[in-house]
Amino acid sequence: MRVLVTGGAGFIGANFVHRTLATRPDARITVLDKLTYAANPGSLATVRDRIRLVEGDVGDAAVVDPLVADADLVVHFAAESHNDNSLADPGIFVHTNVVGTFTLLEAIRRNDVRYHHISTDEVYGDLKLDDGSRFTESTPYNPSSPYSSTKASSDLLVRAWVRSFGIRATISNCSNNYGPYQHVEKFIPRQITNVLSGIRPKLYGTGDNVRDWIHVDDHNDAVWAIIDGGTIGETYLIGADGERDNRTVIETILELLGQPADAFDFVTDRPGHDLRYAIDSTRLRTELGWRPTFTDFRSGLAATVDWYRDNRSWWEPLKRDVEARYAQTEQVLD
Ligand code: NAD
Ligand code: TDX
Repeated sequence: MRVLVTGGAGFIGANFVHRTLATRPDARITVLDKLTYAANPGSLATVRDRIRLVEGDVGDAAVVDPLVADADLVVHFAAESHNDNSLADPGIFVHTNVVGTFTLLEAIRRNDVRYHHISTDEVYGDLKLDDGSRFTESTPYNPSSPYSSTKASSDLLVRAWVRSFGIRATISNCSNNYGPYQHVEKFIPRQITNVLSGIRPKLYGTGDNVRDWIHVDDHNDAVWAIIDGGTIGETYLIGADGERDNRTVIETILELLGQPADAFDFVTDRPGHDLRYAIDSTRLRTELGWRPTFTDFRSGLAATVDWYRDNRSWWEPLKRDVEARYAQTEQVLD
């Protein structure tokens, strides 16, 4: 099977490439990636001779069309993915997430190729902190940030291309991922690498905000379950019952790294900060039989801490610039 993976040099896409090569001996993988600041070709170094890597923009039809024509399956991870960046500079999010997906969909339509669209639970907006409700496939779209609104837009394009043009597509909306190869701008790797660099972790606002954590391998296994057994035109929510508030996550990281539980700073809150995300993945579990493997968040987090401790050369060159960027807007609160 010829698989085109967009965004395969980013966090989840690179893990998808590794997982696919390990579990699907018949897969021939081409990665299309613009190699933005978020990509790290080092994430693919160990499999570089087993894949084709094309540097290009998913919004460039001249690049996209021949690659799609040469594929049996397209899995679309490429995106601008960081909420904080989308508040500072939304334009590139519209280009990559909306125009990029449109460009890909047109190539899918012309070439009649199976398509799987990777999206996020953030399209549903946020939930109250303490009412126990969770997102399902029928929750109305209500995105909060430029990032999540461009992801919601891309999902709606896919639904319209299924209905109007009959493309063979499925969509998944997943909760917050953690694991190896995640950029140090994101919450968990930022705090781990802060501690490893002698910097105090930084908690936005009160730290009460809740995210529903899933290990990236569980996400990617669910993606394959949907590609193999999902119904064309349908959406599946992916989540592993991993709700934790941000403060608890930071305290666990500090404990795993042998630091006092209060060795972190409260900093300025993110504007429009979503309170809580939580996924009801009943459909995926009952219809497709998927189950998460990483059911103990603490041990998954411990393995992730070990990965960052053992792979300093992967993240150290990025760290200074990321922290300098955060320092421009972030203030430590008393
Ligand atoms: P990432 O930022 O780590 O990687 C994104 C990749 O896309 C990078 O390699 C980048 O170079 C590439 N890219 C960016 N613009 C491009 C363009 N115009 N053309 C081609 N390539 C381009 O992101 P991630 O965390 O791996 O997220 C991957 C996908 O999963 C995204 O669609 C994101 O919305 C979705 N998602 C992420 C999470 C999460 O917790 N990280 C959760 C749910 C869904
Ligand atoms: O330094 C920090 N301190 C902090 O308290 C950072 C970077 C984040 N936070 C908070 C904000 C969020 O409540 O931690 C939580 C997680 O933040 P991010 O890692 O930026 O993730 P989030 O905004 O929840 O979005 C992520 O999950 C859904 C991904 O970045 C998206 O791509 C995905 O769609």
